[in-house]
Amino acid sequence: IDLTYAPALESAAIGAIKPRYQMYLDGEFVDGRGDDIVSINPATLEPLTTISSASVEDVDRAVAAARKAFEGPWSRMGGAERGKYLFRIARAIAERSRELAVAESLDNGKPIRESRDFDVPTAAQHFFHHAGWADKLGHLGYGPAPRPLGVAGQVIPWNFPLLMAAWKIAPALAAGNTVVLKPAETTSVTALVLAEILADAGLPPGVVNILPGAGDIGSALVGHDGVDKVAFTGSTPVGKRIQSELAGTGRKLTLELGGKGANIVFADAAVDQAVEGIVNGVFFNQGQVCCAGSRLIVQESIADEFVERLKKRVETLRVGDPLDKNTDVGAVNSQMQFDKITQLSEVGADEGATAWTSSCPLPEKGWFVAPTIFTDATASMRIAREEIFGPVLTTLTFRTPEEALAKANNTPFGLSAGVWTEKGSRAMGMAAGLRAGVIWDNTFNRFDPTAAFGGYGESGFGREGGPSGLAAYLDTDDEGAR
Ligand code: TXE
Repeated sequence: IDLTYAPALESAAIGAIKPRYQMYLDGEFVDGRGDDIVSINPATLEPLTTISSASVEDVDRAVAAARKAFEGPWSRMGGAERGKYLFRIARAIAERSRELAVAESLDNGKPIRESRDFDVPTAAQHFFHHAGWADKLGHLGYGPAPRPLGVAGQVIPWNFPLLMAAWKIAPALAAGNTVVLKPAETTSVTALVLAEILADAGLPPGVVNILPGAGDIGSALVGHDGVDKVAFTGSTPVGKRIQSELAGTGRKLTLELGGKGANIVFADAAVDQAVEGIVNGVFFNQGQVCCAGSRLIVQESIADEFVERLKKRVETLRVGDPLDKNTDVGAVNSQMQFDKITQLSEVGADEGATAWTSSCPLPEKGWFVAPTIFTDATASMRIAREEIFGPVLTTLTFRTPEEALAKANNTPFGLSAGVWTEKGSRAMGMAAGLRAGVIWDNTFNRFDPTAAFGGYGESGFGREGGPSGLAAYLDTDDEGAR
């Protein structure tokens, strides 16, 4: 495999990234008063672009602009009218999909196949889906005309930069709220391309404001008195902090935090399908997925053979240039993430688990991590308990369904799980006992805007997608009052 950065792909990237991006505040692209951020291409470690970053005063200005837009045109506009904007945005995302996909892969490090076939179309789908809801909120069961909450302060992570922006913005707007959104400091590009799309769609100034910045700006936003609703996706420690800071303020909060998803494979599972599902579950997006199936819990009678087949399949994964259409596993997003993954993997080996890594050569430069599978692991090891957020699978075994359930639920997280069996009653029985917000049966990492996504325990609370995702942006306490 040629692992050098192909010139043809470099030229495909020209035009997808501008040398500098400004923040989007009150309908204008302006420089923020914070220090510029230099975004690094995780696959080359070269600077990719410069992002103008917000200051705390910019957060005040953005919240004021969002308030003015809320009290002005936006909340008084009919739902059908709001829906038209959302349809327009959805279509524009689809029209600019190639540019968005290339930008996402360059900024985040994910394979172009994923950004092209998953991130960008799913982002468009979220706008299409919520566009259809905008004039049907009366059917949600909260009275004929449920009220929006006001200004939503939204903070998103770097693993699905465009898609997370769509997950947050689309339901907020459909429900009649206005938005101030802060993208993650390492991946602001596609959120700011989305800002161009919003401006081109004619969205009234202030309805959505996009303010790049680091955690201090996120903190200023979620703690701002002028914000009525906070939606955060990120790490569990930051989520906990936000929850305690917001305690007693009466502001509505949804938290989508970490996970340690279990993929449970029974001896009767369709093996080829299960192998594909496990691979997709933990190597999709280099494993940087909150609902990743990072624990394989496989029935003891087939464990050795199953893991052998899994390794064979993982050997065929190509790790390398995110812009190469043949790449399966790209670069992880940052030095911080690279260090965390490699350190936790070393801890796994120190604690006595057996590490196996794919022999696929890694590019010399860039934050690339070889797909890794741990066997001989025990439930008490850190690799079985902590979120690694990388292409690292920890394997445990079980004998009985009860043991599988106990192992799967043996985590403070509760976001996702998968069950692989040909027996429907067994799948249903496991689903009833699994403490996870999302459970897949004979598949994994399937997303649909109609389905509610969210977790239990330290994975957070509140749902995104589906009717409950809209409810998170509506005043549901005054049911039918007006
Ligand atoms: O998260 P942070 P990090 C997990 C994953 C990863 C770890 C650390 O295990 O390895 O968290 O990632 C903003 N108030 N997940 O350090 O810091 C920050 O600027 C308000 C799982 O990147 O939580 C960014 O926009 N906002 C997760 C966003 O929070 C603050 C996705 C996420 O960054 C803030 C990401 C503060 N005090 C990481 N501090 C998932 N659920 O998918 C930071 N931010």
